[in-house]
Amino acid sequence: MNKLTKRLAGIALLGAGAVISSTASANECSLTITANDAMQFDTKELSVPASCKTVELTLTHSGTLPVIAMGHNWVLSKSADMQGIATDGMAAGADAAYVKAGDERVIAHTPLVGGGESVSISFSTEGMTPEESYNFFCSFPGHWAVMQGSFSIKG
Ligand SMILES: [Cu+2]
Repeated sequence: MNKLTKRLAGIALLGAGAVISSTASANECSLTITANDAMQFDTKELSVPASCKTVELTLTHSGTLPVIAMGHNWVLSKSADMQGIATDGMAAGADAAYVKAGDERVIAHTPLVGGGESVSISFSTEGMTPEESYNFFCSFPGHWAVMQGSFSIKG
């Protein structure tokens, strides 16, 4: 390989890098969050770039308490819908995993997990915008008031 060919190869590589970074990497669209026996999430803020068409979220319960006593889920909605979803979820009961069946205000939600368990979901960001204010929360009775945080689409 002569000097010029080497240089051209280097430029070609740089070009490929630029293409890759212009679309969201799978990593940027993957989120992890941990909940514990003290009724806490480990973060109050989650966001993904607007280029993520699909988001993968993994919820881990790092505690040891059983799901019936200290179950957690991760529910995503517009901020304005959070309280209503939590109230209706509590009424729906444990059999419904504290999310009312067919609740169209819910953008995405995980099943309930107990201590030592982990669950992953993926959901579409279709219809979500950087301008809208979203919240994530746990809809287990009594948890949403403290187990919540903001979720944003970064434009
Ligand atoms: Cu909870």
